[in-house]
Amino acid sequence: MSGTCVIGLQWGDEAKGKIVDLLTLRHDIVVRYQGGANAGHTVKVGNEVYKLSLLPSGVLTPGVTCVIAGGVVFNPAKAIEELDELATRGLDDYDNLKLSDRVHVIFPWHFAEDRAMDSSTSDGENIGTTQRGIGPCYRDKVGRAFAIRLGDLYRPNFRERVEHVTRAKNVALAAMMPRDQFVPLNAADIYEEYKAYAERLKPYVDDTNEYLLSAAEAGKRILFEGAQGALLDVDHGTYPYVTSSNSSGVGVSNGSGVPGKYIDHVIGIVKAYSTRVGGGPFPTEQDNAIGQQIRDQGNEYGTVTKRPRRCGWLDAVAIRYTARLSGVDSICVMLLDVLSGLDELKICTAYEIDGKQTIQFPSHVDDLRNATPIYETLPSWQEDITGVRELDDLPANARAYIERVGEIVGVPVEMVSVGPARDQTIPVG
Ligand code: 2SA
Ligand code: MG
Repeated sequence: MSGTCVIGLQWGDEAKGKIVDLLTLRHDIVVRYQGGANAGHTVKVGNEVYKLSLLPSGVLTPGVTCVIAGGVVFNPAKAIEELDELATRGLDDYDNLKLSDRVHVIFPWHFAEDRAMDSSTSDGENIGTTQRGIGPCYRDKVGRAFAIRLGDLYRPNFRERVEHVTRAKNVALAAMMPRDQFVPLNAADIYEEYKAYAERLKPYVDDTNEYLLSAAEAGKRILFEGAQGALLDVDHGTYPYVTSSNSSGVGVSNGSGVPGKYIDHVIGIVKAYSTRVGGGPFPTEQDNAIGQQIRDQGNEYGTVTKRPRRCGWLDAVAIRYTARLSGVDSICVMLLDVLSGLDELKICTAYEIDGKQTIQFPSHVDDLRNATPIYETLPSWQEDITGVRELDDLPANARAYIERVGEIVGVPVEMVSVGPARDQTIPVG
């Protein structure tokens, strides 16, 4: 038994990629199991910065097997682009990549649908998706009639499947889009394009359920790399302002096909403040000079879309919920250095909703929208802490901040990060 999961406890961008990269050294296999090329995992190795949106962060460590499991929605062009990019930087040892033949493939109609729907919900506000076709592809997966999985690309009827789906999608898109913007999709072109992707990726395609189950049974050390964050979980997050997969800890088994009995450690990743990209309520948002200072100091812009991220104070009500939901054993507090130099720091410890104070995270988005955060104010520190490597060398106020976070969330803090580099990491306890 040695499955470890790395789960973001906020709205994504908690710097999971850095922790996954560090932990990879102690694992045999790294697995991506949900989401797709909407993720943006930034990993710094030496002076090189790698930005991965689809391949597991483990590809940067030689000797580790990387798996894209069946719960992922798979953009083949993006996978090939990332493989090529890594090859130009000397990382082309790819015998160790395995792609599930069960992944659902993202096709051009999914991008068109993501754009055409403009992500407008019945709730009024835009979701603000990454426009990577994620939601439409998951919708087709559940709907079944128009879904195509990676394994289907290698079957004799692949051309007929593409023709069938393209016909149906053209009808649907024509109805969805303004007439002057609608350009019909061409099945023959799509078939040729995807057939070429299929050929290129063929060496990696495998039944990863069988591979992972055998590995788990043999006691191999498996690292599950979550994408996005638990508050974006389609079932348990801030619905409908979520992504279309189970991005909290409860999604690991359904996405990977590995049962919970093989998972023995769940690490929650928490950014020292909050960010959100896209629409939806965000009680501790600071749409003001403080938020701008955090955005500047933390370089808070989307890795995939370059969108400025909304910034605010740490929301311990939300994190306490997602830590419990994800079964977190310990947390890593990331980007602590970004808070240096602020006048004071705040942590939201409760909400007031309709005149009542609560520490329970609301299940309905309207209640979250109406929540007024109740803050605890903590003293800040002015020192640059990016060079600190030991807990005792942190300013006392920074230590107190971390301690308080662990206390409120109710799990021990295992590690603190003070910069993107592998060594800008402080073990705790
Ligand atoms: P989608 O495209 O259907 O998954 O969008 C639905 C919502 O999920 C949010 N989402 C994300 N939030 C934070 N980080 C993500 N990854 C990229 C990054 C995002 C980027 O690392 O910066 O570059 O903009 C990510 N992916 C999806 C999204 O904003 C919607 O609110
Ligand atoms: Mg990201």
